[in-house]
Amino acid sequence: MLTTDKNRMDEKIKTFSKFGALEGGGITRLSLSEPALQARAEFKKRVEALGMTLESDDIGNLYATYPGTEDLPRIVMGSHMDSVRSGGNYDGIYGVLAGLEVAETVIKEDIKLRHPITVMVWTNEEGARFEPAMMSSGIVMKKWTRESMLSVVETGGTVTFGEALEASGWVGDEANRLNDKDYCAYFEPHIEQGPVLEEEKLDIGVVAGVVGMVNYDIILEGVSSHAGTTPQHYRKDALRAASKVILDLWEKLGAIDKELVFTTGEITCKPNIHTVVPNYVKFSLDSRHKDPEVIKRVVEVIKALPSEVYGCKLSYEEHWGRNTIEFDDRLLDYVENAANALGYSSKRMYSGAGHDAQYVSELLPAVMIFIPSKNGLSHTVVEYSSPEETWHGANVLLNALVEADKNF
Ligand code: HGY
Ligand code: MN
Ligand code: MN
Repeated sequence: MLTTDKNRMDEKIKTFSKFGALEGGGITRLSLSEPALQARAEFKKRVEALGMTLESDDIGNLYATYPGTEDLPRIVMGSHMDSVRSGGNYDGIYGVLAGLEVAETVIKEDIKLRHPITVMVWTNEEGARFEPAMMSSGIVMKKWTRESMLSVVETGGTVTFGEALEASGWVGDEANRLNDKDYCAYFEPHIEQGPVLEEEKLDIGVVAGVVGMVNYDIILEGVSSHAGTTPQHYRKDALRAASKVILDLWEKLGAIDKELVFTTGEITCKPNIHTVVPNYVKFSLDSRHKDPEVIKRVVEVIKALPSEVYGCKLSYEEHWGRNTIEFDDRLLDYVENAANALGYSSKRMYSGAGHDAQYVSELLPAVMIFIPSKNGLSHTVVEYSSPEETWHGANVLLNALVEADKNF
């Protein structure tokens, strides 16, 4: 079996960890920030040293390409280089660097591929600086327009996405956007960002798709009154009612399916003053599962909530949702076969997190490869995958790529 170079893979992770490094570990490398531009400059230096041609599109997505032996569309591998605030050294960047390590292996070992190969970097996947997440793949896939995104102002600041993009010097040609004529398959290696592979002592996640989800806001409206003078039995306390609803939802949703996940992660309480009984609480409910029937049952539970709880009026709004995305069967087989042939344990699994690959899958055959995350942690400075694990993922990518090259 072909393999990549373990030390070289690790060196890449360590070098890119410097861009946006925080004291004590981890990084803050927000999209198009100075550290993100340093990472892009390093990427440029490396791909050009390998003899690859670097192009960018009109959203600053990067495409580094090495020719194949035939006139065929390109096979693309990649992910993102931006991070959340106080993020880790693997989310996103791992997929770019695994792609780069595979390209380096192909080029230096003169592995003859029929198709050109491209290592890709998506601009602003996280949405941590400019909302929404997966902004650029969303533009390429026409979920929203480039024009509408240019005016998005950074969270907590004044710079727009358009200004940051222009200042980056990476605005290229719209014709360079990922498309289904110049490209024929997409691989996105990524850290799992959850505990399953580690718990089950598996080397590789063969990612069959991205789970569908719904996101609701649930609102309780009561009466604000004086915290000292209102006897308990007179109160219409929206926070008390919300607490009951949240716990009831845990009971009911928890009984639907053991793979269902649901989260209340955001809450607004008004007036949010310690001397006042709250009259208004709004909380989020995010719920995800691969089976649309299960998601339907979640929605039924929400719709069956009582209209009044402890004297407070209950209402709900659907915020947004998405259907489960299925990745390409052939590419799944190539990834799974590559893992087996390399002697790595693997299982098919769904991603609970969103990724650019989910949009790309509407355009091209796409697949993701997961490697384990230590303690299942991600979006934190302690995010970690070992040099062995990052290397395994790159080896699987290399062999799956070779298989795709033969058959596509
Ligand atoms: O969800 C994630 O963290 C990933 O970057 N899409
Ligand atoms: Mn990511
Ligand atoms: Mn992320």
